[in-house]
Amino acid sequence: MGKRALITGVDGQDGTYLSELLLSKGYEVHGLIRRSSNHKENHKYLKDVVLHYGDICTENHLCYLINDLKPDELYNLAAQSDVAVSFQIPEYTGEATGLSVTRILEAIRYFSPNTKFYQASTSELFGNIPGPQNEDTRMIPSSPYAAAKHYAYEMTRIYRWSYGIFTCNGILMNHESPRRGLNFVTRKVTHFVANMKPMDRLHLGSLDAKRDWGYAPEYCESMWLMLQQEKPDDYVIGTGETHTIRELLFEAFSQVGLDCHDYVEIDQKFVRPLDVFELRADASKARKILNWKPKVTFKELIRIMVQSDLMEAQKFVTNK
Ligand code: G4F
Repeated sequence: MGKRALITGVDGQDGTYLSELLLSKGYEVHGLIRRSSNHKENHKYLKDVVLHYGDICTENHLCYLINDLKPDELYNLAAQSDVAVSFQIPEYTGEATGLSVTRILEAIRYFSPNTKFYQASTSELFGNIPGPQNEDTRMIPSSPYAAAKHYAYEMTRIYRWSYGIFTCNGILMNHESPRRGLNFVTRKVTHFVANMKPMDRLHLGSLDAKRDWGYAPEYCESMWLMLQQEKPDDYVIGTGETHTIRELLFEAFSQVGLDCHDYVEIDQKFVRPLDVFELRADASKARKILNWKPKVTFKELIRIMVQSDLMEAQKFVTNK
């Protein structure tokens, strides 16, 4: 019989790619989604997933579900994952991104202690500690989001050490795709490029921040690999290359033969109270132990995203 997996936040970018990967490997895939999910456009990718309505902020429901399913693997991808928004709703972020992880870990401990647990940790944990960042780099979270993720990261390790539960933190750098939400800078840019009219302007915050951007499906494979190891551990995942928002703009606008300087305006609304200036992975541990390495380059990633947004825009015009 195939393995059974439960994915929280299954209708986010990563949830859809991870469920496709697990289904292709013969897993029975269950997914938790919120009734009020704002990722409805991704539901078309989840036809073969058994969906359960629920919320990681509700304890009883999680306990019942984990007790009923006793999944072999649980991937916790659900969170309030928008860093900028976390400054506006810090308490809710603490609840959904931090405390909810303890709820899941407790449910595993009581009802399904053999479940292997993957926690979607993040490179935001490093804050402004200079890169390249690896598993031994100091963590100084710089947003309510990162603070909540830091708590979740530590709890994930504590349940491994205290109770012997198989728990892993995937400390992933930014990873993008055509399924990325429009609230993140890559997709905001590629969607704009594909849909703009001559007088439109793209409003952005800091253009100097640097990110290590990779291709999301490859990063989802690393999640699965972590849970297939003999011993649970934490891994940094990223390309090791970093680019500014300016470089992202240049690449995206070049795809349609335009100069980004003519279309971009700085808007203080998108400047964060505190930002992380440079993320760059040292993913040598993942390379050595998981045999994981990224293939899609930054240029290819932006090309894939612009081309996909152009195709969507074309479909929209044709269907009108
Ligand atoms: O695309 P972003 O919003 O991603 P951010 O904040 O790095 O977080 C993403 O990656 C993390 C992993 O490192 C995840 F944990 C997290 O959940 C999320 O997936 O912003 C990237 C950079 C920032 O420096 C931001 O200030 O782009 C800058 N930026 C400039 N203008 C903007 C904008 N970001 C957004 N979202 N919108 C803008 O208009």
